[in-house]
Amino acid sequence: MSDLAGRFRELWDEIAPVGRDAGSGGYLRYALTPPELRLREWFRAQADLRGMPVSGDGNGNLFAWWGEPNTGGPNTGGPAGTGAVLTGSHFDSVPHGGAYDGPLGIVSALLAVDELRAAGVTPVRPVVVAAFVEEEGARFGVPCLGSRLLTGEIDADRAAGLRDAAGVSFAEALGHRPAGADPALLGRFTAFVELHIEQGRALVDADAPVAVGSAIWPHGRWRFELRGEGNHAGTTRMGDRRDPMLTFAFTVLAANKEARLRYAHATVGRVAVEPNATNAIPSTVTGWLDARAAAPDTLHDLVEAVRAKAAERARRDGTELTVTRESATPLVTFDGGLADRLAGLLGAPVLPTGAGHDAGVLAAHLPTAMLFVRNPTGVSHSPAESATDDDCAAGVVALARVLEELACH
Ligand code: HGY
Ligand code: MN
Ligand code: MN
Repeated sequence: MSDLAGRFRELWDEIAPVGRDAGSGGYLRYALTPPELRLREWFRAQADLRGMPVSGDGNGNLFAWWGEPNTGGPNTGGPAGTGAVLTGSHFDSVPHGGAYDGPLGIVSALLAVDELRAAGVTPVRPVVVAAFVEEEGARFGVPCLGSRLLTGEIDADRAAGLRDAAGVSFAEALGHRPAGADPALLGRFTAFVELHIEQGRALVDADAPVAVGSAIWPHGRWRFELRGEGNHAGTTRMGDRRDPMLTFAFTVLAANKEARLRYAHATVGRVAVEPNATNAIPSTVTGWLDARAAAPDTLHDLVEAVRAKAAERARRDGTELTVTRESATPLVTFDGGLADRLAGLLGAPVLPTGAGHDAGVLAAHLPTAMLFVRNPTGVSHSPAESATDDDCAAGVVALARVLEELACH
């Protein structure tokens, strides 16, 4: 194992136990809960070790600065650290998620700073490592909540009122109303580069450790609420039922079929049933559709087809359907010039992804790129997500070269 792979493992092992579920081996690192708060404190300590002051944006996002972020001196590329190069990712996970989705981008960024310093490189513009809050939306339901707040893509009052399963609002978890858009801070960044574990097997097939991102599929989340008539499982004749579970089951199968017909992706991985009793016909069933497609009109057609099939079945079952879009991310095409420049610099393949990222939000506001690190299983949002230390070290080297290219000349 290379020296860098060893240093990666050493740093990685400091956070690996934080929030890991003993039963599944997956991670329960929901935004602003004790495990994620511990990772934030670890981040601050690592930044302190590197002499990198940490600032916040009032939305729960953290920024560790290498260079002189606040002096506006000659080597910061303008007033108050303008022209800074942003990197980093997120700490939060989906329920029982993998170790690498998110944290890999933050740990790799810290090690990339170490690599540049060890090589005697000094940035002419600040390099900033970010830890964005609630990227997965696993606690408050809206993905990329932190980057959407920073960019003004979600209203601060709407974000403040989002509640978790226990009814705790985002503002309560944050300790205050989120500050919302910060154009002054955003304006200090000249580019954002997010390193992330690949959530697929394209790099395995390409036999390469690192790739550059080209695009993110348009995708979104739709809440399907089905209301019927709760009743006794044993005494209610089948013909007298208005069972929302029946409509829901049909909707899940329809989503699967309509996605396959369009070479798109549709998932229903989350459902809530009331009263959720073995011997009671449900009164309501709520399911969340995660839909994604390579093109916006394909995504729209997919969701409309599922909505129509669900409504048709609801009429047959005597149930009532309400469909609400909870979040949507348009097609993201990363800055082509930047992607080509980085692919040339690294000699790496260029890949699209179906996974959402904070980079997908920031791409509409500043030149943005992604680097993907090989995942031998290709599996993600699962404890089976993996990466080798050598590939992670290759990711650090690639990120260091990119940061040197963007911030040190
Ligand atoms: O859902 C996604 O694509 C991302 O992992 N938040
Ligand atoms: Mn994820
Ligand atoms: Mn992620």
